[in-house]
Amino acid sequence: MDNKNFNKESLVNIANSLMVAGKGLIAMDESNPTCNKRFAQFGIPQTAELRRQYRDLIVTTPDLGKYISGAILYDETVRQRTNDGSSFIDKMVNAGIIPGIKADMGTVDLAGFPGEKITEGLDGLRDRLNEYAGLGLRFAKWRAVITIGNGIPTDTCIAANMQTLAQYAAFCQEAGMVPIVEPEVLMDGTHSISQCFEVTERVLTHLFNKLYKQRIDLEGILLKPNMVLAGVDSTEKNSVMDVADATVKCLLRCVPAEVPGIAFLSGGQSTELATEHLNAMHVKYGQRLPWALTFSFSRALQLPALEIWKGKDENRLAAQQALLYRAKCNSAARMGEYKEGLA
Ligand code: 5MM
Repeated sequence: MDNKNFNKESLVNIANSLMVAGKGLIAMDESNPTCNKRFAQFGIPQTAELRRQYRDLIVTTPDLGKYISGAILYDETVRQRTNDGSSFIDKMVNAGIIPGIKADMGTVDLAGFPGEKITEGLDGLRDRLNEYAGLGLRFAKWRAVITIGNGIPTDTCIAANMQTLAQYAAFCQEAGMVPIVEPEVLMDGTHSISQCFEVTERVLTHLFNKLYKQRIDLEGILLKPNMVLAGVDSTEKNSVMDVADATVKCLLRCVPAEVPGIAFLSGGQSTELATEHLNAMHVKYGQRLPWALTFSFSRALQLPALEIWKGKDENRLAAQQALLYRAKCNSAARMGEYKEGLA
């Protein structure tokens, strides 16, 4: 059904440019509490200035645009300037990286449902998106969090979060921005890979039903899901190919071919495993996937660089090299060409 008061062609172009062959996205949209938590891990002072310097380090990494099509920013960064006084948005556009923004306002406890979360941020979203679009941001991202545990996720939690994602997506398309829709089934817990499969399938089925009812144009969205994995505290051992098989099977069941692309979150996997899993999906299924399949990692791209940087200027170049290397590895994986120790 056509309800369109937006420029569909422009949305499709943005989505396809983000999913261009050989590239993926970098999520650098950690909210202040999350960014501070990552800084604390490496003894980096948790200030707005250090967060600015770190984001400057990322977007000025030479050649990053060879492997990265788009970057998801946090509101604080959009209002800061790079070391040379440019806006972050201009800097990225000049580097060939499409700028986007985290549009949600984080999660809170879902009232009446212990252990479950709901994402906030719909109030005032239309105005915020219009402002972001005016600043030159071309896409937005909203993360819903689903936890696997004793008796959870409940249908109520899934329904509430998927409804919210659909409403967010409608506001984005209205503002001319591509919605990246991120329903994250967390890795936390002792669950098996088959439990993760079952929950991810439930979540994605629900999501696409809500997107349909909300009249979202699926050609103008991107999906950012978790890979299908056993919980971090599970005793189960799965091979890289087990994860690739389960993830692709789940996505083929649930994600309409009309969706132009899927860009995974890394979810706390090691940098190496996240890359190997993406690579295996392309090696085994590359020819039969109906959508482009790439990465939209935060931790699996950034952590080695952050560990080297430690908030010190003298480590900046080495940190940029580490970031570029992970971007290059994931770019290779996105084409099924990754090998450990890639030069
Ligand atoms: C799941 O988090 C997203 C992907 O990151 P990973 O690859 O590290 O799993 C990420 O875009 C996330 O949404 C942002 O880091 C913002 O998170 P917070 O917790 O700050 O809202």
